[in-house]
Amino acid sequence: MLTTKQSKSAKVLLCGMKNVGKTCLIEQLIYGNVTLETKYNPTIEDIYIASVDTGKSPRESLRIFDTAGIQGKAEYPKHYHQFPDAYILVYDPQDPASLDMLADIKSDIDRNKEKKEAVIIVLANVHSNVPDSGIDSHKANNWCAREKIKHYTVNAMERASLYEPFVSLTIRLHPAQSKSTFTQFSKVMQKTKSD
Ligand SMILES: Nc1nc2c(ncn2[C@@H]2O[C@H](COP(=O)(O)OP(=O)(O)O)[C@@H](O)[C@H]2O)c(=O)[nH]1
Ligand SMILES: [Mg+2]
Repeated sequence: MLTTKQSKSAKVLLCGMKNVGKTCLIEQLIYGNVTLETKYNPTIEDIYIASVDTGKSPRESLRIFDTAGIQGKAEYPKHYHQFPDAYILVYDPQDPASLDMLADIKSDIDRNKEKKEAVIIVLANVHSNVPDSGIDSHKANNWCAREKIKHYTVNAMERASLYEPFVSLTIRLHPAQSKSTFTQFSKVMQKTKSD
């Protein structure tokens, strides 16, 4: 729920391969009503505003840009790198190609980001109902450690699993803030829907 007083929102770009669950996790974070039956049309571009209760007034807000996602060797258009204060890179631990793609996306970010201090985090979106046969989690953890990126394991079907990365990110982006106690998110705007 949005409160009346908002501080300046930080801009976050949600990146990763198509179908890793980017839209599910952001919709779950904000609405909390995503189930395995929920189907989304492929994203073109959507903008969400998450109002984050960090335990202090006013709330902080994140302006989160959901993207179409990358396929093959494609890259994000250069202008996407002009605005982000943070990048959230999402992969599916059952799909090694989606982790490999993050290395390419990270290089692309390093080459093109306009905000030198932009924060990057990685989310492994665990698809709960598939057998445990995906990526060796050491590979992802080692890569993140080398790149000095914080790695979180989440499940888009479990809203509570999403709070920690988003609250931590909000606090990193608004360093004056101290510890958070509880988080509420609201979607107040969505545009350029694909349907
Ligand atoms: N079982 C399971 N399926 C998921 C999860 N997250 C996403 N999916 C499924 O993966 C598909 C693609 O999700 P979507 O959010 O549209 O991917 P996007 O292209 O990265 O935005 C959908 O059919 C979702 O139902 C998850 O955490 N668990
Ligand atoms: Mg999507």
